[in-house]
Amino acid sequence: MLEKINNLLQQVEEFSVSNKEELEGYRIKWLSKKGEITSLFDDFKSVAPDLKREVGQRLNELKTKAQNKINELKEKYESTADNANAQQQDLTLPGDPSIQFGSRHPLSLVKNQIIEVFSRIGFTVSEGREIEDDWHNFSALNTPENHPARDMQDTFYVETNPDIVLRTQTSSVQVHIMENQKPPIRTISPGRVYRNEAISARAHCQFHQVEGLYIDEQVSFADLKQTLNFFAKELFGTETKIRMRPSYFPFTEPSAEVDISCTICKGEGCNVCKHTGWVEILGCGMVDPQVLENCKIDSKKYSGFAFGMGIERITMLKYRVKDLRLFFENDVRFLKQFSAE
Ligand code: 2NL
Repeated sequence: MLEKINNLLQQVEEFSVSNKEELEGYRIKWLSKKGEITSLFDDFKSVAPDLKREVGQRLNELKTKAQNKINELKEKYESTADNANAQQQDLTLPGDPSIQFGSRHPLSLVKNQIIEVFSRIGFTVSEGREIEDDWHNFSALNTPENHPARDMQDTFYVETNPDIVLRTQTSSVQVHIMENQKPPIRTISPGRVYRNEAISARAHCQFHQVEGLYIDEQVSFADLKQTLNFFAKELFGTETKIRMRPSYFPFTEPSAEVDISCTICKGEGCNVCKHTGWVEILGCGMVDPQVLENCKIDSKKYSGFAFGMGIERITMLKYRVKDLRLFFENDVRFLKQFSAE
């Protein structure tokens, strides 16, 4: 057996090949399942005990040497083949016109525009889970036990566990942030949310939101108003005006809804603004001190504002899309209209 091993060792040391195929032949001959070196390992079982040590060492040496040499040669032939291929390609040829470019989904386009505007004034982006517990989706946000939003009719519960929901708003992400980070906090949370609603041109059981949160010492309603004023002008054009109407949300006090001057008729009155000259784009308010306390933030030292908007709604306004269902059907005739954006 030792003689066989020595013989093979010599062959391994001396062999040379001129192409990849030849090399593969040697690999099969020696190292495949039925290869010569592999079968020596089977024979090793019957070697006399006093010879096992020496034979074993030589056999391992043979296998390592064969593997190393084959790998080395393989690398050499692969890289020269790649080089040869690369040199044959004419990089000045025009592209293949039958390959069509894809386009970004309009909701992604608008989401990215919104992120871009807020990142310019220091907001970070935070994302989180779509399956939430009751605390982060409702309780921490002051939504009481008997609130209609918690109804099975409005919210998707996961299986029959009354504690686990598909998030109905991305402020749940911000509850995690408030629990885990110290103010100042300045972040927006884009993402998909779910509500148990009948599907129509204006409503869907899944949609997308961007919610924003700013907490620091002495944050005021004036900061909120200026932030949203900046946002509206950046996204819809510098001519755009905003107005605020008092409203109610469980997690903010005071709360407001924000309208922008109708971008379509410039305030003259049209179908989109229902002849009022204004269209609603988001809800907002000063974070209720109880919400801060729920997240272990000292409400005597800190205050904050928050806002939330539907990405579908903003996209419909910006691109005059009349039916919300188009966003979820992925009809290429609709999607490819956004390829230039
Ligand atoms: C709406 C209402 C709003 C928020 C969302 C928020 C609240 C807290 C923390 C983090 Cl306490 N985010 N979001 C605040 C006010 C209103 O949205 O109807 N949006 C379309």
